[in-house]
Amino acid sequence: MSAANQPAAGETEEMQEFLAALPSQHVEPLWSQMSMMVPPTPNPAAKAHIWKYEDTLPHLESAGRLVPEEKAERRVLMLVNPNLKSPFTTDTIYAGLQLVNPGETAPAHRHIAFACRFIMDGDGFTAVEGKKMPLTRGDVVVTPVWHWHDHGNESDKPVIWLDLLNLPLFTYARVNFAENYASPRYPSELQDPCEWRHPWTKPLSEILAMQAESIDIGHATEETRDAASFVYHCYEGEGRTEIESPSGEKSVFQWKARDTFAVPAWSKIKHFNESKAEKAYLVACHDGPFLDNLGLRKPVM
Ligand code: 1HN
Repeated sequence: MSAANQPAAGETEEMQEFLAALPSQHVEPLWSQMSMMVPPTPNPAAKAHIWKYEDTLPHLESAGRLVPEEKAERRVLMLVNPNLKSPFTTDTIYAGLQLVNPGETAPAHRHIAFACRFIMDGDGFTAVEGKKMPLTRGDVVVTPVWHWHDHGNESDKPVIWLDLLNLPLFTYARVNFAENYASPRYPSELQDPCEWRHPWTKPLSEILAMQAESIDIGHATEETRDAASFVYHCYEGEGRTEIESPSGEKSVFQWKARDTFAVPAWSKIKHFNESKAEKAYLVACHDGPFLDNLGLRKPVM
């Protein structure tokens, strides 16, 4: 088949003239691009990829040493999908590793993007709209759309967490923007429990959902496949995940606590607990609620 509007050999002169006249009018024939527009399976651009914490942590620690508080509104190493550029970790989810040193403040701002965070190490706090939440390993904290939020660390060790935001969506709907608060901290008071903090025992759901799964010793999960894409993070345990993306590319990722991996939409996923001693816990952020809210998921017939 000919490229979009390139006359191809074997076409009549009249057809060639017809095709040649289209570009000047900024119109193109759909029929030569139809199969690309409606492919037989979802067609993510992201590839499966794992970020091993033991490999990324030294770089995050260097950033903690080299990048002062005032130089980085947020001190984050973005997890950039090898097939894409920032802000894509999957086609719809952005993830990054953030480090806040003792005594620092990540200043208050609010934005249209939705964020959730999984606390990986250390003790810190986030204040959302005046409610200050102490955060510890295993907690999920949510900053809903257009809510003031600042972060800090009143302990004597760095606090590190995984940021998860719906930033890739704004490369299509270019409507994200932010406002900085006049002071570094938005006035807040301790709030425990708080509706935006979800301790390890209680996962949540919103534009981006967070889920947690446990896999028993020696067990594997059923193979799944979903239009949602996932950023997985190992909380505890050791194992592997076998992934077959819709393009047919196969990956096997060995993971242990604090490793993070991206799974493109419509990939076949199967997790294995390879430990002889402990259960494996995987948390994941996915865009299922976003797809459902826009009616972009295959209906159950
Ligand atoms: C943001 O607000 C945070 O509040 C982290 O910690 C990462 C990446 C892009 C845009 C906003 C935060 C972000 C971000």
